[in-house]
Amino acid sequence: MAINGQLYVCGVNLCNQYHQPIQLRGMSTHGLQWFNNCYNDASLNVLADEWRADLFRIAMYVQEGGYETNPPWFTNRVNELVDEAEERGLYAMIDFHTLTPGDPMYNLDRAKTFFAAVASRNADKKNVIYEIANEPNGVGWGTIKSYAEQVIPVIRANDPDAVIIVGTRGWSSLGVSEGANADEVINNPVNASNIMYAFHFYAASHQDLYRAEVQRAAAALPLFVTEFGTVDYTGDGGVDVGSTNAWINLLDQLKIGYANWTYSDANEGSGAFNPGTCNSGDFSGTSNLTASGNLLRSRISTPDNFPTS
Ligand code: IDC
Repeated sequence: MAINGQLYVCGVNLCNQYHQPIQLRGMSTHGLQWFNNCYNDASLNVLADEWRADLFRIAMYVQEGGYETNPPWFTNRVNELVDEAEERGLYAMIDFHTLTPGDPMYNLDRAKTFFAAVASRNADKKNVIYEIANEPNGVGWGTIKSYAEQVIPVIRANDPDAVIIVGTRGWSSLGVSEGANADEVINNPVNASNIMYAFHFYAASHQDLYRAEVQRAAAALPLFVTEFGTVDYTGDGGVDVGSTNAWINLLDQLKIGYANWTYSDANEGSGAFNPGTCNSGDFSGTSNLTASGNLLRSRISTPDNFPTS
């Protein structure tokens, strides 16, 4: 972050303060309501220093025991984690983790309240990226676009220069998981500047068809893989090493940023640490990593070589 500074969207890329396209690589939290003990000085030091991550995505569920149950607590916790990320030179992605119900309009008022609070509080920081709806599903693109055009101005009024990421139809599949494709976005983009669109995949479930669509869409839309898994779409099962590497190679080639689900010790294939690691507090090294954690650590920790001219 020290090198890259304030980010902005340039064409279909994310650019740094030197006006050069960059790719950010990092990890997503699991739900803060369940895995809050995984995010502390020790775990974030390891993420920044050993994994050499650029990005920390803060997944704040809205339902399932999340934000709606205690807005002040979740707002405060997100802000604390933004500060912890900043101290370590990490970009912080504030994820309004809607999932069920899939219609983002269900949470429109909550989104406006939440984003007004976090955007005003973090306006002067350079490390914050806003993700306004994790995975819309069961609703058309028009509804998602309308939601975005109501939430984005609330953020902009408080934090005018931050990058904002908009979820896409079909669990942020650019529509593919609901039988559509990226043309609905390309032909009818959100009426706002400095924004990107989210694409999510789970490598064991989403393969060539999805990779082809990302490659095609990336020529027209600024994309950010704000969440992906090495396993199947349930977040569990075995790591698909071949598909994961094919995906990450493609993202590297296109300079598309990514965050992996999850930097946690969840007892599911997508968790990076073995169950019990967060209570033990021993995040360092590789002995407590799962197969997924090992793969991601080795992919993320390679040099960034961020351009300065
Ligand atoms: C999963 C979690 C699991 C939890 C479930 C429901 O791994 O522990 O019970 O959510 O909250 C997504 C979602 C993400 C899912 C993940 C795996 O963004 O919340 O996490 N997934 O199913 N989209 C596709 C997959």
